[in-house]
Amino acid sequence: MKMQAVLVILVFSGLITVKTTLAAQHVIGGSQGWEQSVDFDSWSSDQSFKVGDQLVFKYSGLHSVVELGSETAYKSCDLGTPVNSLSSGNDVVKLSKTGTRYFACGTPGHCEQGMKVKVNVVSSDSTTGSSPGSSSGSSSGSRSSSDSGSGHGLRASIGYILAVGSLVVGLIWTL
Ligand SMILES: [Cu+2]
Repeated sequence: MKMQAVLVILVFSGLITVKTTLAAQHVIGGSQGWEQSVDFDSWSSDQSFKVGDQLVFKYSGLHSVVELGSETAYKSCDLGTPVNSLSSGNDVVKLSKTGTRYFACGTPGHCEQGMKVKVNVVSSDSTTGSSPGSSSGSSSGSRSSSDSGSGHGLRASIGYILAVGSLVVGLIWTL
């Protein structure tokens, strides 16, 4: 009886690990990164951005990242009053609250050529997300072809291994 209690605790601690590590890293533009050739509207429509997630901008020295404060500035590529500017080439942006965030390239002309992305951050409790419809077949296909979200998958599987490991240890003890 005592061992079964231990087993239950171990399994639950494994499950809690899975639950608390669901934050994902979104590599902007997927494997191509932050480059002019990417269609960022279609890239972002496949993503679900939640509070606690991170954006990663990967790019060469030709580009930079400017965060814009409004939809108006985003639409008109007005880079005059940026909220934030980044230029390391491997920039991580944490999505700490809900709302829409706007990013553009700071290199003259690039934003006008479409090098900008809008991110709609929803509550991490939300299970519905922002994607309309439920074409699970096609969305799972595009998900596996991009390498975004692989960090989430890895961390989730570590949690899974912990849960299964706890189960195995518990079973051995009860034998
Ligand atoms: Cu650029």
